[in-house]
Amino acid sequence: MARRDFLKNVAAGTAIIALGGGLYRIASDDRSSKARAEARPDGRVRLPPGQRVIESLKPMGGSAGDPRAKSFRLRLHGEVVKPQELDYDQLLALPQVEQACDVHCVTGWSVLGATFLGVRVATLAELAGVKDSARHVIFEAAHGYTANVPLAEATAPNVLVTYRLDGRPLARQHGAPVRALVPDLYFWKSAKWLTGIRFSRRDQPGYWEVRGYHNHADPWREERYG
Ligand SMILES: Nc1nc2c(c(=O)[nH]1)N[C@H]1C(S)=C(S)[C@@H](COP(=O)(O)O)O[C@H]1N2
Ligand SMILES: [Mo]
Repeated sequence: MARRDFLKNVAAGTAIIALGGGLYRIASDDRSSKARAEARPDGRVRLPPGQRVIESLKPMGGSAGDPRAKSFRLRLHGEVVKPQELDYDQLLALPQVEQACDVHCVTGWSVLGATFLGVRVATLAELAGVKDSARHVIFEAAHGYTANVPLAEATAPNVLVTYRLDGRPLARQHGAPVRALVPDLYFWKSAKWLTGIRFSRRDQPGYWEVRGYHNHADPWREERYG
């Protein structure tokens, strides 16, 4: 491989391996380059800066909750007129949304066009009768994990409470039975093993936000650390 090609490949994020005195290209990262050249309907570049496309969600760990649908309860509370708790059947009886979207993990991987099925947080906010005083949404999950999102962003049409990914029930490691999905913020905002949504007057930085991660987490602004 010529030095000029080598540098071009390095710039494109291609992995190069030196073997027996020669340089070999092992994987040209076409999907990432393509997504860097693509624009979303909202005008943003498809792949946020510093991200690389991978095939499917990487299990990123966390303290798993009970994965059984029959023990699932979702608490809607805080600044709402009708605080309530939904079981799995009640959640599925609400209007369902299927959407393909991209997700971006702060560790640098992105998955493009994953298909999620679920209920909009906006639908749940309406059901519970969110008061004008509410400004923030706190997603609550098993073992005290929380993630905070401004109400206006949490009620965007692509923000869901989801239980199916690519045509299958969520795997336990990805948050079964139900997780939050906030595609346009780094993936740590998408709380797995979801147990509640609290509508709040005040912001309340969540699990990672109090551990040095950015309070807002916009991937296009690389809001990685606070
Ligand atoms: N309840 C809970 N939700 C969580 C986490 C966690 O530790 N606990 N980790 C977050 C982080 S840091 C990321 S990157 C994503 C990872 O989701 P995945 O394992 O399905 O890829 O889940 C987020 N949701
Ligand atoms: Mo993460």
